[in-house]
Amino acid sequence: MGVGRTGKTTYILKLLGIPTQTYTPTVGVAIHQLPLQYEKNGQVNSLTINIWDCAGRSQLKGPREIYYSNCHAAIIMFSSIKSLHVAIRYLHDFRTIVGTQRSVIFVWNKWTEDDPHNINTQALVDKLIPSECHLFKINTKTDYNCWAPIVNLIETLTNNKSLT
Ligand SMILES: Nc1nc2c(ncn2[C@@H]2O[C@H](COP(=O)(O)OP(=O)(O)OP(=O)(O)O)[C@@H](O)[C@H]2O)c(=O)[nH]1
Ligand SMILES: [Mg+2]
Repeated sequence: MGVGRTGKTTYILKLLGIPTQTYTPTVGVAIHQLPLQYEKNGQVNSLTINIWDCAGRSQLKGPREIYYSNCHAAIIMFSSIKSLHVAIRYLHDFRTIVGTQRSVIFVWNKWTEDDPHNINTQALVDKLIPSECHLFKINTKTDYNCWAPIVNLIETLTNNKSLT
């Protein structure tokens, strides 16, 4: 979840190996399956994640209660100070709907080392994102750190702290 144009669909399609060029807003929700393999205690395990890619544009959003209710975790994406403020609202909505037990990972997409806005955005990140939530800086365009949120998600869901 996250504001429109933060890059949610581009990110998911990148994980699936599908390149995208132009921005097409998601309508309601798009459900994707991401098949994965991970190693635990020397054994290779298979796991498929169902990713619900929720529309960010307010006029295209669907029923959140239905989308959130059976999920195992949430990834909330932002890519600017403005979208970070909205991301925090998503967190509160998510907590209101599903409670406090499910993991939430924040993803700062479109991150580049030399962006002059980084200092202000980071200050707000430190202030607003609760410490129990993980945060990953990624860049879907350059492929920077793209698998880290997914690895962390699987580690959390499988209680496996040394995933390969
Ligand atoms: N520069 C840059 N652009 C990106 C990155 N990731 C995505 N984009 C661009 O951001 C735009 C929005 O991408 P989408 O993935 O469709 O956005 P979305 O969050 O799914 O938007 P909604 O479906 O409306 O909620 C597209 O033009 C992408 O090419 C990135 O890491 N860096
Ligand atoms: Mg989308």
